[in-house]
Amino acid sequence: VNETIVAPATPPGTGAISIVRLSGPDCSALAARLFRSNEALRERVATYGTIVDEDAVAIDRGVAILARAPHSYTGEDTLELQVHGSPAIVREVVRAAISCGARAATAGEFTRRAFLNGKLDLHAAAAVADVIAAESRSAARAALANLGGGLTADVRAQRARIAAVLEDLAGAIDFPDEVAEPDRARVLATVNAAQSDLQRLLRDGETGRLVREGASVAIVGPPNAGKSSLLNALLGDDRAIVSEIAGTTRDTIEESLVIAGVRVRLIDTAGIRAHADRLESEGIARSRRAIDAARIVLVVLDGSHPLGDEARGLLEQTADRTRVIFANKSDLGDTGARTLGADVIRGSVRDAATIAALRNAIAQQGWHGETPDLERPHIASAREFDAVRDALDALARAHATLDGGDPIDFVAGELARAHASLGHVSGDTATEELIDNIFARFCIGK
Ligand SMILES: Nc1nc2c(ncn2[C@@H]2O[C@H](COP(=O)(O)OP(=O)(O)OP(=O)(O)O)[C@@H](O)[C@H]2O)c(=O)[nH]1
Ligand SMILES: [Mg+2]
Repeated sequence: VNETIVAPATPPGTGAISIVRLSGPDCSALAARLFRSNEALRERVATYGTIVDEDAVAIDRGVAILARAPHSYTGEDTLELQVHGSPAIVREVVRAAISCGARAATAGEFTRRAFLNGKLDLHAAAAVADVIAAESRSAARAALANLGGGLTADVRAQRARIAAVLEDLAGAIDFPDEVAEPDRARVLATVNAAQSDLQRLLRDGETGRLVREGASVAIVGPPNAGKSSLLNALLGDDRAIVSEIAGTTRDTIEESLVIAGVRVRLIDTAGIRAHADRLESEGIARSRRAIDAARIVLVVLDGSHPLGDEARGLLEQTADRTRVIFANKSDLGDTGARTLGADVIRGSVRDAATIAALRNAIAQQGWHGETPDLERPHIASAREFDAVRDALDALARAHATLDGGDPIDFVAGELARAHASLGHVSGDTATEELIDNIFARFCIGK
């Protein structure tokens, strides 16, 4: 188990510096073989010298940093070799380390060891991958909030609160003659508090998902309404083909931009109409899928003409969705726009103020306008979302049982389920497979 592992910690390719990292009990011995310097290596102090191979032949000049367990990222002895940023040198250093007895690390193995040595909890370990994958400042901030690991303590506190009630209930169920039934009002208060805490956890998680993954906006409407023109105007670029021929866009086109701090994926779609040829019908099928998958639907209509059946159909079909309705072509008239409600944005894709209003409406509808920011630890993975939803479901049933005046024993089963589900979030009931899945997301050397 306790092999010493080695891997490049920097991406392949040339650069100013590359780092090769080792972790495990043989780091000091390997440092003695692979590094020569006039000065002795001191713990966590950068020392300049020569990196040599297994035959003591120089590979490069660079810096070595030795850290001793448990004061390192992995909690083991680690050795970091900083060399010139050449793929050939990195390859040679890794090869030399392996020939001196180290083993090539698998993806995420350094962080996995950090987790196994108690340096990080499971939630924080997963956040390491999210920090690396962050594509925006706010995504990085959200991931950083999880690195601290406060979530686990928070969830454990909630589990403990539920466990205390379960214990009282168990006593009353097992020894009905000796132990009094716990006060229903007190049990209900605990359930209420847990419900509101978990709902907050879910809301924060949704915000985290938004900053990490961005929001998708499907631009839909009848043919020729100006959907592709709108995509181009929002991007400030002639990305999509625009023409006066209805049915110009046949396939969905995806581009992204940032609106109020959130990465937005704009999806331009084929105009939807009833009588279309085969190719166009396939495009329309894709448009419908895009509508289903998008977070926000942007319905574009030609406001200069009376609304057709397609336009009315789309308005009906998207009525229960998060949407923005845009009546375009105001420079040509308002015959159609006049028949629409007050919440509709009227204007033209050729007018900068209209485009600004549409950007604003997307932010308002999608995330209430403010740049989302998350400084609290929050749930991030699908697994954590599932577990919290399941716990909430169990608590809702417990609540209903208490309200309905049913025997209090029924509550115990639901509370036990909530307790078990939360164990998946705190990592207390983590399985080997789950741990494997989390670390499978990592790159080699992390
Ligand atoms: N006058 C005027 N013309 C516009 C406006 N917006 C778009 N157009 C024109 O309307 C025509 C259709 O625009 P597109 O952007 O191709 O429309 P679309 O909705 O993508 O159409 P399909 O891809 O065929 O479904 C083009 O000739 C545009 O130049 C507008 O605000 N005013
Ligand atoms: Mg188009």
